[in-house]
Amino acid sequence: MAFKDLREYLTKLEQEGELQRIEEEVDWNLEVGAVIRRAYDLRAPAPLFEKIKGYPKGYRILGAPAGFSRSGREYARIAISMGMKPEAGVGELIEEYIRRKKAPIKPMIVSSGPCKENILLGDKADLLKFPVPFLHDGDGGRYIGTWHLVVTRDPDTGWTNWGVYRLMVHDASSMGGLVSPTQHIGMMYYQKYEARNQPMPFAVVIGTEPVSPLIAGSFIPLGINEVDVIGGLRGEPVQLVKCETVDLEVPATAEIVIEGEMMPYERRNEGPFGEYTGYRSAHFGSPKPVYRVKAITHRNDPIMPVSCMGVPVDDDHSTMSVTVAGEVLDDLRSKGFPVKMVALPPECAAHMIVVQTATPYPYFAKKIAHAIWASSAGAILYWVVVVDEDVDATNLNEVLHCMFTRCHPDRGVYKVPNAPIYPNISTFTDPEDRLTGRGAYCLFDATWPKHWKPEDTPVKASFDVSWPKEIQERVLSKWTKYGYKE
Ligand SMILES: Cc1cc2nc3c(=O)[nH]c(=O)nc-3n(C[C@H](O)[C@H](O)[C@H](O)COP(=O)(O)O)c2cc1C
Ligand SMILES: [Mn+2]
Repeated sequence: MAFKDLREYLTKLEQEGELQRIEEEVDWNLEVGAVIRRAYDLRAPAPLFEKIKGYPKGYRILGAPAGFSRSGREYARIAISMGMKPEAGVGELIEEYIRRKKAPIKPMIVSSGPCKENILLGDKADLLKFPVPFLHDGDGGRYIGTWHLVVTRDPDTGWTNWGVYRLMVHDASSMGGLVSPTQHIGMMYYQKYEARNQPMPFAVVIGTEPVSPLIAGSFIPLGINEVDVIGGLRGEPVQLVKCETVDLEVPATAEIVIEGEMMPYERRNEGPFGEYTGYRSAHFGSPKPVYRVKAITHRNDPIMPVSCMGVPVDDDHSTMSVTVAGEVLDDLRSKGFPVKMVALPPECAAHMIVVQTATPYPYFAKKIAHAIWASSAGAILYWVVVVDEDVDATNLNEVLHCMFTRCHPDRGVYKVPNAPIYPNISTFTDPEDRLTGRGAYCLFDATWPKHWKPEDTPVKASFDVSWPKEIQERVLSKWTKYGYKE
């Protein structure tokens, strides 16, 4: 049974030891952010802040909604979100993600729901009615959207996009955030609405059942309604209700819904912000489109999920290690490539992807790399590492060993200059290139060259390769006899 709302998810997190209730009063100004950050660092349970300074009792914040958990169950919060066992490994989650997304389920429109318990129109629609946190020292403002989703509709085709795009509060009735032209929201805004000098209606949804932000934050291909994929992952349709002031639908059980319009050509400074790269990439904000608020609807005693992004591992890295890996693996397999597994080691802040594959012919790794860079997720996967089939892509130690022993420092490294990368927030580019998104890609081909003779290819010296099976079994069965505890 899928979770019907955020609250059912919280109940399950608590049962699984994944939730820390915090009754002590906390300040939305920096303290909440620091607690969430330390919870990531310690891989501690997700904090639920129950008393926030200056806000009524009942107005709560959930931190680290998909953060990493303790060793052996790192992906517990994502696994629980998908109704799987908390110990599920990343490979298992990726395969399940691919399996379920192939069977999308359309949403169901219902007449009302808890998100309509309070309807605030006009001046009453005040963003600062909610305990919006100021997360990191140096941020450009208070961020209301860090684990939410933005609903917009293509004016020509009716395709409805759900994406996670950060949102800073400018004032009681306006917000701003990255609207990248490479993202679906940017394509709709710049190429359609703004080009026709029309306002773009939006709905921002904060606090949903747990699968929605995972999929809205993934790279679902152009033209696909994320809500159908979410239905597939849940195994149940998402229930939607109509908005009050815009022609869009939102999840009926959402905690908070903000409705409004983005005017064409309006810009206001947004940022800087502590980002998923692990840095605040700018010292000042920059002009971005403005979300003008027309209405807010919310549940009684609303709960706001918050991700406090920064150095790995935060919610963004854990999520992308499953969803982006799933998208790429599915895409590569659909091209007929004999790929066994892919991994985005969370330590690399979703900048690097490892592909574990058979190599049917020489120089095959280049085909893989180009296919990845050509896919929509390729927009952030600047580093591609291709390893042989015998290397577990999800085991970073094995990957590093392979990379630095099989990849030739000259012919194994292949660079693509002047390639498009995520603008504004990339950290390794020259400042002027950051504005235009001019970057580069790099492939590390860490596979044994296919044209080498078998006798020229080194043989791994490891427990599972260097001893006959019967010796391995004898040693394993006698292990405690030797005096070892385990
Ligand atoms: C917590 C979180 C925050 C994100 N913030 C942004 C952001 O501010 N801007 C952005 O373009 N993408 C952001 N992303 C990544 C997008 O959500 C992701 O690229 C997704 O594919 C966008 O949806 P789309 O493919 O429908 O455009 C964020 C993802 C997550 C999980
Ligand atoms: Mn999309």
